Amino acid sequence: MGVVNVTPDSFSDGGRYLDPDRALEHALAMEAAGADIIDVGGESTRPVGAREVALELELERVTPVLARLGPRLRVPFSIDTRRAAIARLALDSGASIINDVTALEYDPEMANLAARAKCAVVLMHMRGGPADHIKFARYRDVVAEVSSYLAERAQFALDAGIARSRIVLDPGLGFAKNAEHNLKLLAALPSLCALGYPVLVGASRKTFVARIAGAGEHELEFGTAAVNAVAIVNGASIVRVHDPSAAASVVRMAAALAGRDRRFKHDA
Ligand code: PMM
Repeated sequence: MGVVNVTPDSFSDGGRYLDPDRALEHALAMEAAGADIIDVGGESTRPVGAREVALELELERVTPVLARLGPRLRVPFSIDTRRAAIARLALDSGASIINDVTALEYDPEMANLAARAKCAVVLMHMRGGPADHIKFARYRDVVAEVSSYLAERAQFALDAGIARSRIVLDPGLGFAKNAEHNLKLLAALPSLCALGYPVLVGASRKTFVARIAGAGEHELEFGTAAVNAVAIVNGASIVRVHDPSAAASVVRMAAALAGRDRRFKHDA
């Protein structure tokens, strides 16, 4: 999944794709580089200092980008939003996935919208809001708490009429989680996958990668690649990244190492 943040302040690509033509160009380049999904977002959720964005501003940012992507992209695209009004606009423009960092909790209309539209949903774990989640990075057992939250939210989605096959779970790396929490969740991905839904992992260029691998451009890229490889080997189906050309080869290699490339069967 390649990311286009149409925001001035996102963690890694803030300010670069506010111009809708540049956003389109970037999305097409990510598709050509091997992205299977493009994720568009108009509200920054970076860990420190993300500000709540008014609905009108989020609409203003994403509307021209969505209008351009619909007719041009061949791969599916998702909308990264908590708001049903934004998701509705995206679905009308051809999006087929709602990526909701609040796991359908923020907007009471979201679950019904997804059920009626028969689109896929990404349900992510977070505590607090995008602006203050870092305050909530306290757990007795992060793996158990994140797993049971995601299982509950998946049940909520099922009860709202969203098909089981359209639900994706995401541990929400960096959202109310410190480096240790993120590492524990990555190690425990097999148990999260055992809930029976595809799992998405978003580690790309996040603070814990910078802290561990280093914050320089290459260090961040290789650090991200290492996390993506482990995520795939541990069962993740989707990795959310800023550089799909690097990620595509990492994913291919990691999937083969894990015995998930039919051409190269082995008994790992
Ligand atoms: N991370 C960010 C934004 N949206 N959505 C999902 N499902 N998972 C994530 O990990 C995630 C997300 C923040 O990263 P960015 O500011 O670099 O886009």
